[in-house]
Amino acid sequence: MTSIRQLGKSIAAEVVDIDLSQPLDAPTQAQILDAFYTHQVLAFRNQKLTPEQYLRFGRYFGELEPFFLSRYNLENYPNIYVLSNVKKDGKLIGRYGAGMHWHSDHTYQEAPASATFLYAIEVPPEGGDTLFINNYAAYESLPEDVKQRIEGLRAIHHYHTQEHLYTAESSVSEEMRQKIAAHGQEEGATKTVIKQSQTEIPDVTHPIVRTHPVTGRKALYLNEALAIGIEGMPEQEGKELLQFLCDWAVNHTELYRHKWQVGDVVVWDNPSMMHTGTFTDPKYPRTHYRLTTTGSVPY
Ligand SMILES: O=C(O)CCC(=O)C(=O)O
Ligand SMILES: [Fe+2]
Repeated sequence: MTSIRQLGKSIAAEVVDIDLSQPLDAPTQAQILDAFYTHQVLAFRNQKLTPEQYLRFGRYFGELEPFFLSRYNLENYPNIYVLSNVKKDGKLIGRYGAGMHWHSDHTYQEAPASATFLYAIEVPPEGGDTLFINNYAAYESLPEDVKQRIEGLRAIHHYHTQEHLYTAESSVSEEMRQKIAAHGQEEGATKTVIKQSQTEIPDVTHPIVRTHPVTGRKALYLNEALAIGIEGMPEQEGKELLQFLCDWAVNHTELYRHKWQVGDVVVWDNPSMMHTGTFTDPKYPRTHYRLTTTGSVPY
């Protein structure tokens, strides 16, 4: 057994005195999963893991699934997806600049990811934090008439490359946006991403109010970039309602900001949260290894 230290008032906790390079016994696994569904995001500091040890830890949370853009999966480890701004021989060693808007992961899938893990390999001296909010609290804080209006509505999720949006950070200057976009340009990579996404990913719809498959609680289920409309509603009205809900969620709930240290492992619960990456100056290397567990069809 281990101990859990709350990080935010209503979300996020750190699991202390634990070495994830060792197998965890059943009571410790149960304690961690319980803390996960209570706090929604868990951090483990100072870890030093081989890919196998990291994968073993991930499997305590469910079945792992490879990311569909295999271009960025770690060699010989298809379930480990590399996020990075680092270039080797002129090529990015991982996916660069994704997730820079409020979202839940893989909402373009019929059964979107359940848990997502990031393990920090290289961390910039400033910037590159990851932000989290609680979508149970977002739903619960809505005015009653809004709750009634959105009951039963389904959002349309459409996969497209959404790097460098930084919608959660209006402070990123236009000049820096261009620098970031230029850094992401690389022969083949972006084009391949777009081509694969257009051929492999049909649109899906998901309820805007989702019942959590484990806790049974209701949460908003949103994606600021990939949810492009609401089924059966004029396009503009749908977009405005989705943006209103996203802004509401961000402005009416506690935000947890994770400041990364090398060796951090952070895992979050996608059905009940939104998160966003934040700006990193491309001159600073930033690399994470990412895992996701298979989720269920939202209802
Ligand atoms: O890079 C980050 O901070 C977040 C990236 C992200 O959204 C993800 O890995 O799902
Ligand atoms: Fe994400």
